[in-house]
Amino acid sequence: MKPLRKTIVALVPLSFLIGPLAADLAPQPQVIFSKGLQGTFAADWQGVAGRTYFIQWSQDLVSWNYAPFIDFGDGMHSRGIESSTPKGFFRLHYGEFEGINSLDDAMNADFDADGLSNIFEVTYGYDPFQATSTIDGPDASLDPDGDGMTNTTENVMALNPMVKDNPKVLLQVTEE
Ligand SMILES: [Ca+2]
Ligand SMILES: [Ca+2]
Ligand SMILES: [Ca+2]
Repeated sequence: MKPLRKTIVALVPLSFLIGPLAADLAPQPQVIFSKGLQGTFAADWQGVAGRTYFIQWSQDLVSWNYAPFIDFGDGMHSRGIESSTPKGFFRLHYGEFEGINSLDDAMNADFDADGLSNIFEVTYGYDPFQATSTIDGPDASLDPDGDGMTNTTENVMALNPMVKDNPKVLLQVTEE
C-alpha cells in the first residue's frame, strides 16, 4: 500500500474586511475549509446579503493571490480550489461596496479603477484591488501573450490575455 501523500496543507480560515463600510458590517460567519481528493480543497461559507467575496491563496503568507472566481450575497457559498503546490494557505476576502447589488455587478466592477474588471483580474492572476499588482507594470497596459493587445483591450473584447488570439495579428498583411 502506498503511503499517504506527504502534502501538508495549512488552511487558514482567516476572514478580513475590505471596503469603506467595514466598521458597520454584520459579522461574517467563519469559512469552513476542508480537504478534498487529489489536492483539492473545499471552502464553504454562509454569505451575507450585499457582500462581495473573493478567496485568496498564498504559499508563504506574504504574497497573496486571488482564486479565479467571485461570489456575492447571502446563502451558502461552496467553492472547490485546486492546489498544485505542497502547501497552501487560504483566506476569505470580502467587503460591501456601494452600487454592487448582484454577482454581475461584482464581476464587472473595477474596484481599483485600473480599467480591468474584477473578474478579468482574478481570472488572469491580477489583483482587483491594486492597479499595479505585478512587478511588470500597470495591470492594464501589460501584454502577457505578446499579441500587441494590452489587457485593457483584451478585457473589452472578451479575449484571453494569455493566448495570442488577436484577430488583427492573424489577419496581418505585410505590404511590400
Ligand atoms: Ca480593476
Ligand atoms: Ca488591478
Ligand atoms: Ca495581449
